[in-house]
Amino acid sequence: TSPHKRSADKIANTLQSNGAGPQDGIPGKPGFKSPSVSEPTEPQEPLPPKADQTGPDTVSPTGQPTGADQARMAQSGAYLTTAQGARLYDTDHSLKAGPRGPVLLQDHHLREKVMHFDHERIPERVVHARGAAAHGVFQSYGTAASVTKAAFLGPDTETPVFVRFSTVLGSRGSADTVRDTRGFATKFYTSEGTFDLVGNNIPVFFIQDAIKFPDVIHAGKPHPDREIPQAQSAHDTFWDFVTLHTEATHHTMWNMSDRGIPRSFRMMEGFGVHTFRLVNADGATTLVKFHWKPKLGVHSLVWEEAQLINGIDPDFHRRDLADAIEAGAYPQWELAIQTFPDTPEQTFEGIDLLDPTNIVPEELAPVQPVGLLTLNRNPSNFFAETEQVAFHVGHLVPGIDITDDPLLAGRLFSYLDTQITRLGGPNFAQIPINRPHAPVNDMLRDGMHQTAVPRGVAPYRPNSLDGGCPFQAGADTGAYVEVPVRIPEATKVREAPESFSDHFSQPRRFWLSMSPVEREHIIGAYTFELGKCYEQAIKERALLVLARIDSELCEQVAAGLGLPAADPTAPPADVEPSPALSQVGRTWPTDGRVIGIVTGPEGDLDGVRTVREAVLEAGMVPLVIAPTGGTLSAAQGELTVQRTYATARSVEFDAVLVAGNPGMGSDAYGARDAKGKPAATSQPASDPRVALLLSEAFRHGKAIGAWSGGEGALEAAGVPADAPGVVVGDSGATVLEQLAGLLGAHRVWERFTVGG
Ligand code: HDE
Repeated sequence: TSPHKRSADKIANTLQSNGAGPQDGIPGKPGFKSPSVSEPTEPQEPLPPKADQTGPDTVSPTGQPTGADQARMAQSGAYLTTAQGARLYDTDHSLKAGPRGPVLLQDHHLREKVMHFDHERIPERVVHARGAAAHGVFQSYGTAASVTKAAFLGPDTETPVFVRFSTVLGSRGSADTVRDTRGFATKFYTSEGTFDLVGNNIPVFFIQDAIKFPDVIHAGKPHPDREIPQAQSAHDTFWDFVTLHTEATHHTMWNMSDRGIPRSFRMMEGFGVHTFRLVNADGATTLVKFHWKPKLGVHSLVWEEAQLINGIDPDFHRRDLADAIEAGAYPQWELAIQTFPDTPEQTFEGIDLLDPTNIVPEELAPVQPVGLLTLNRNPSNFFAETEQVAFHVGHLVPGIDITDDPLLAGRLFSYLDTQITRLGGPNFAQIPINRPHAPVNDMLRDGMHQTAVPRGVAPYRPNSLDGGCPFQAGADTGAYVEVPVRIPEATKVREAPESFSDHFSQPRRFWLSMSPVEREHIIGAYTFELGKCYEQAIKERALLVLARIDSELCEQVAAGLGLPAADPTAPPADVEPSPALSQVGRTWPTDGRVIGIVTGPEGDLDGVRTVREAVLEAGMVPLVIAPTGGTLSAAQGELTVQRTYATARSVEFDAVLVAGNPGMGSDAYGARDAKGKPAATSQPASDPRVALLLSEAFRHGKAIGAWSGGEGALEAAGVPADAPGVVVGDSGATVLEQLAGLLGAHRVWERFTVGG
């Protein structure tokens, strides 16, 4: 028996025996009541940590390894103590003058407990407050070694990483599947110091200069008077900003596309956005853009589904990431680079590489894989790790340098500065999740939350009292040396270069690269978001912007808004599409896809069993849905029900199967007679909740299958058996076989009405 099992049994036994445990009183002392249910408190060895509970390997700022043990403290010892280590006999009752008397101020445990609780919250991130994270490893292919001397990109190198995904606009408790950009921030704990790649799932940004960041965020955040809407861009201030600052047009178009509502963090691309400068062992430099390519492909929700999920499971993305890792379906991305010659102009094929509203199409500069990221361990404690992790674009290692992108410059200030408010002082690098794995030997001293105990008396250089230590490294002993880039003679100005003024050709390229169904989604998104604005002037200005991208796009959105289409103020740019931008038309692995199997006591339970096994075999997740919870008896044994008609909703599933006649879940959902009583004689063919499940799955382009009488449920849901992506067969096995092929395409795209 495992220790976990033993402990669970013990709790169950104690609950049954209903007896008093030792914590109910100090033996021999009167006045302590026995609660009716007691916990087991007999001291015992702590349970071994779960596989995912070892903290990060850390090195203290003085270079001493601290290991996970120092970071892990509560829940690991036999006795409950105060923060000072004094053992406690009771943590449920305040110290009182008699059981009905006043609480005494001298209760130091009460005061310590409530004081600590009062300060449990820290300010949430001003942007990217809502996030989820995981530990993992980065395995370098060594293919970048010719362009960078960064050790973690060298051959045969494995580097521990921590990755945090986030939404941008919403507060910490907001929903996951809102239309927004997603953060994709990676901390590489390299042997040469920590490298942070603080990217997004969209390769461009709203603005070209960091000085506008407070403005764009003020515009995107809820309105300051009523503080609504939460985590939405569908409101006046956002659209006011992005239509007045037309450099935002490209990013906004990505947000309005399917990229704004990812299916899963595991199915998003990531981008470093800015152009960085790599330097190799010979000192040669290369300009570079970073990409993360998900092994599972890039997939999205459909808008109605995204909206439903925000109510049904606001933690959808967070849960998906944690579940996949716990199940051993480790998400993977390849890190890849686009490289460009480091010329004085810093342009490539006419594209300004310093303008963060530009991409370089993959067709012009191939995306070359340089390593593999695998996320394989969930954090043990959300606050300690996911909340306290502090990323910074200035956390660089030798071999990776910055460029003069003005957006990047402001970030280099902001990410340090914000931690002082958020993490309470300048020593946040000492928090376990932020500790470098390379030895640290700085001369930074004191400050709030100093947890290191520095030795020596001379934290300055040069010194003679500490033997001259620490010494400075040189380029040949691993020092981070900035590339000595020549700065041309210039006049101080507050201006953007002329090349930053093309705001429309790149969004047009994106639009032209989309498949018809993706364009339809973009039109729908603009129509929805602008339809939520109140100001006519903002809608009209948005139509002017759309007219600069494409007349069809402008006309369709205008029609949806009930406004006349705008005339373009200049002809649309002449650009080639980049097919790599489309998410449709390729086949991807289906690992971790969730298959709902609807059945009931009268269903084909042996068929369900066979299909479950086949689904698991294919690396996907089968979930049996039945009228009520518990188990169903099949000839070959019991079948566990994972979802009931009350808890299942289509959004959780990538495909839905109906195994036989699923039957009714509850009288409450059946037909009623004139007096409102259940009318046993006129039951509908299918439970309305199953009908809803199927009709939603159908509308959202998901694969659907049925056999052994399950067709009746399809009919009751208005799902035509001969529609694309609907498979009706003789047995579960044959239906699943055809369905598996459909899942590789993510959706049954033909089902979306285009141009209708
Ligand atoms: Fe950020 N950004 N940002 N950002 N950003 C923050 O730092 C900022 C930008 C990104 O999971 C903050 O620690 C400025 C681009 C991610 O902890 C803050 C500008 C990109 C995260 C900040 C930008 C990003 C942040 C808030 C304009 C993609 C979450 C909390 C120049 C390349 C990291 C914090 C995490 C977080 C500032 C623009 C990505 C305020 C000034 C472009 C993924 O410092």
